[in-house]
Amino acid sequence: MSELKALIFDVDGTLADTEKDGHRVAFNRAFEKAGLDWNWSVELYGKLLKVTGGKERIRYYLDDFNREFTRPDNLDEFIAGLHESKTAFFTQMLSEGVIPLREGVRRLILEAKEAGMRMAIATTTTPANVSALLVHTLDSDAESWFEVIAAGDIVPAKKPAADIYLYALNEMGLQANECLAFEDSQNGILSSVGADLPTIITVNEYTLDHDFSGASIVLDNMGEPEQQFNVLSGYTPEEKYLNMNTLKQIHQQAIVK
Ligand code: XBP
Ligand code: MG
Repeated sequence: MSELKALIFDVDGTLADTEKDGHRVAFNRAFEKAGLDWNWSVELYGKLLKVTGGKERIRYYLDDFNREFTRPDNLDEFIAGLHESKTAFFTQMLSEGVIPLREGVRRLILEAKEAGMRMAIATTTTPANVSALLVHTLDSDAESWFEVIAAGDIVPAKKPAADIYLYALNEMGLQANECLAFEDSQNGILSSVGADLPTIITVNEYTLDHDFSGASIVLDNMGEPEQQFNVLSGYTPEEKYLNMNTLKQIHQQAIVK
């Protein structure tokens, strides 16, 4: 039977609740700076999350929610410029410590590191955002804790395509059944399960109602010894917080299925 060798983490929504109070706010600041009257409300942003990737999300907004906008001739460049400005606002927010890690994330990552568990990141977000989050929430050295940081445009087809996870697996030279993926959304699990990875879901405000078919376990958060998680569906381990033991149990349970 395959042993658990690596953990592959999504970033947005999984490591930190970045969308509502982070990315969304940064997009709005970039729009304002560019003199646009666009404003993405919490509700609208929930709809826009259907499409992953910030540049792709701006295009989706123009296609489906703001057809009246007169597009410049160089739309690709225009979107890329807005997105660059948004990334600057977002990384600034991270450096100010506006967005903390979710419950249990720091403890779990430190425990995994201590145990010599291999770790990687697989996300659609821009690499600069991943660096800023890791450095400002974990440690100035935290990027080096992850063997592979697969992020942003590194693969052309973003989640829900499986490509980003397949890229990470290939870089690490591992089989899917030797790993666990951590996700928070339907696009995320379509991507991880598309790469055959057993997947642990921690839901958030935007993803509570998503379809998590194929998940090994669905939790409200990763939990802490003194603040246990609730299992929303799937295998229920004895201890109610994610640690190396519970991860191994969840993994074994997932791969015998
Ligand atoms: C994350 C995303 C990203 C971020 C914005 O999805 O969809 O687009 O919202 O990042 P996932 P950028 O958690 O499934 O990887 O603006 O840097 O693209
Ligand atoms: Mg996510």
